[in-house]
Parts: sequence; structure tokens; C-alpha cells
Amino acid sequence: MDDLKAKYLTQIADAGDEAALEAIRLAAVGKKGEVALKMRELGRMTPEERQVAGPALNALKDEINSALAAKKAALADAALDERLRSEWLDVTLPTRHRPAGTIHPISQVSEEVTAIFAEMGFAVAEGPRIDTDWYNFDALNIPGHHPARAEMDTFYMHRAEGDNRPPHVLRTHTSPVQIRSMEKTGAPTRIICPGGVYRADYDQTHTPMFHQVEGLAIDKDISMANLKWVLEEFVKSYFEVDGVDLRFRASHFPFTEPSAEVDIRCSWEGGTLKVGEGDDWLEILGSGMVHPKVLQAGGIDPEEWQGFAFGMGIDRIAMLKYGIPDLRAFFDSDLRWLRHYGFAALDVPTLHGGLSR
Ligand code: 2NL
Repeated sequence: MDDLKAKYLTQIADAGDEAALEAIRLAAVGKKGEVALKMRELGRMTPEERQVAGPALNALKDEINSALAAKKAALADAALDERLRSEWLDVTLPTRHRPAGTIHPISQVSEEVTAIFAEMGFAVAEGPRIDTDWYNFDALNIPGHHPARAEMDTFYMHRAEGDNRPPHVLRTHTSPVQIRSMEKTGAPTRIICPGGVYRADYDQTHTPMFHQVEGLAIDKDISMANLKWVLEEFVKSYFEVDGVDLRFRASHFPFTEPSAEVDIRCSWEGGTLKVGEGDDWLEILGSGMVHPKVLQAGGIDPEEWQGFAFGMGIDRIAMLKYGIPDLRAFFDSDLRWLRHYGFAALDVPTLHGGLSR
């Protein structure tokens, strides 16, 4: 019996894993194990022999079981030690770089402008960027011979051979959206149309795609006085100043009569723009009373209704607000340079709700 004990305790001590331990357990103290076989021999012994062998076998069984349990615990400890040795994190390592995205400045300025006009009751209207030349030109009283319709100024879509319909164009302003809106909702109406527009132009202050916001207010007795108030409110809110002088300069657009270009009082101290003070004037938009022919094209009776309209370049007013010198910079894929101009989300309402930031 001492042989048995020595054999199994040695095997247990040498076992390398739990599977080996289980095999030893079955062979030693399992139902058909060696100790069980010995127990069966007890029946053939004399009572005296049995009195010695019985307790000894039970003791052997207990001893093997506790050796198995101890070894199992030791193996688990060793496995844990090994995991702790191999699986570790250096929490002092610097973090990985995670580039942070920001809303595009053009998108943000669009939203700022939209939010300001929304407070004055203007709804947003949107429409196709590819439109017929009727919506883009004719409806706006821009005749066939007008230079804006020349190929060097406008992108014309290709027509299949034999298709003799007038060409579609990439819209050169968002005005066609306003014509479509007039047709759809009639008068009275108050809308703004922000969006991308296209002209065949490329230099420091022109890109072939740029962004515009146009506004339109039509009612029974809308006048240039209403236009002036709306624009004043807009400029004060957008440039975050308490007051500003506006200057209306007589101008000409085919779609308005009379027409005016609007300047705001400003100064250029040390190269930075200050709105509302100083002796300089800065042009920010074009405007006027909607031409009767344009109302008519939109299905609105000019004998009954009148309205004002205006248009401004979003990219341009974004450049002015943030002091960005080259329009082309907006359309580079990498906008990290913008931080150098102090561009940051502003504490003004946006369409996404709440404050932008
Ligand atoms: C400019 C000038 C302007 C309009 C746009 C407009 C639209 C309709 C009817 C009448 Cl549907 N007018 N839009 C009017 C005056 C000026 O834009 O220099 N934009 C950058």
C-alpha cells in the first residue's frame, strides 16, 4: 500500500496540467481505480486483516484526494501567474493620435445664416443643382443674348446626338429654386435658398463651385424698407455687432427693379475687418424689388403682389468673418489650416439645435 501511495503522489507531483491530474484521479481513486479494486479485496480478508486494511485504504484514498486538490490549486495559481506575466498593459504609453473631424466652415456659415433668417420667419427652400435653362435664365428675365448665358460663364450639360431640347445647366445661382417655390406655394411667401452654384471661373476669389444664399419675401405691400430692416438685422446678428450702417448703391440685375448693391460700414484696422465702425464700406450682397416679369414667370400676379429679393455669397461672407484670404482654400480636402485663422465653432444657434461646439 505504501508502494501505491508513493506511485500516485509522485505522479500527482509530476502532473503538468488538469487533464493529467484527472487521468491520475480516475486510475487511483475513480470507481474502477486501483484503490477501489483493493477495497473489493477486503471481502476476502479475515476480520482482523480487514480492521487494519480498511482504514488504511480509506486514509490512502483521502491522502490521494487531498494531494489531487492541492496540485489542482497549484496548477491554477501557476496558470494565473503566467497570464499576469504575459498579459500586461503599459498605461504610461502615450495615446494613439485620433484626428478630430469638424463641420465644414461653409456648412457652418450656411447654418448660421439660415438660423438668423429663420428667426425672422424665412423658411428654407431647396431644389436641383442641374436645372433647365428656362428656370435658371429665362424665368429670371435673363434673355438669350445675355453674356451670363455664354458657354464661357455657364456649365452646359451634354445632350445626346439628335436630342434637340434646350440644354440643362449647372445652376449659376439659387434663383431657379425660388421660381420653383413660387410656382409651388404662391404668395405670400418668405424663403431663403442656400446651396452650391456653378460658374466657369477660377482665380483667387472665384471657384467653379461656390455657395449662395438668396432670400425672397413676397406680400401685398412689401417694400425696400422691409428689405433694409431684414438685412440690418441679419448683418448685426451674423457679425455680432450692436449696430451697423447700410449703404444702398443703385445697381442692375435682370431679375430686380429697382436693384441695389448693399455695403456695410466697416474698418480694416491692421488688416482685420471690424464691422459697424470706421469709414470704409464693404459690399456684401445684391438685392432689389422682384421684377414683375419674374413674378409672372413664378405664376404670381404682379398687379396684386410685390416683393424683395437678395443674394449673397456664403463663401465670401465666411471669408470676411474669419479673415480667410483665398477662396480656393475652402475646397482643399484638408482644412486643418483653418485653425490658424481662429476658426472655431461659434456660440450661435445652428440647425442641429443648441449651440454649435
Ligand atoms: C448677387 C446678387 C441677387 C437676387 C439675387 C432674385 C431671385 C428671384 C427674383 C429676384 Cl427668384 N431676385 N435674386 C436678387 C438680387 C440680387 O444676387 O450679387 N449675389 C451674389
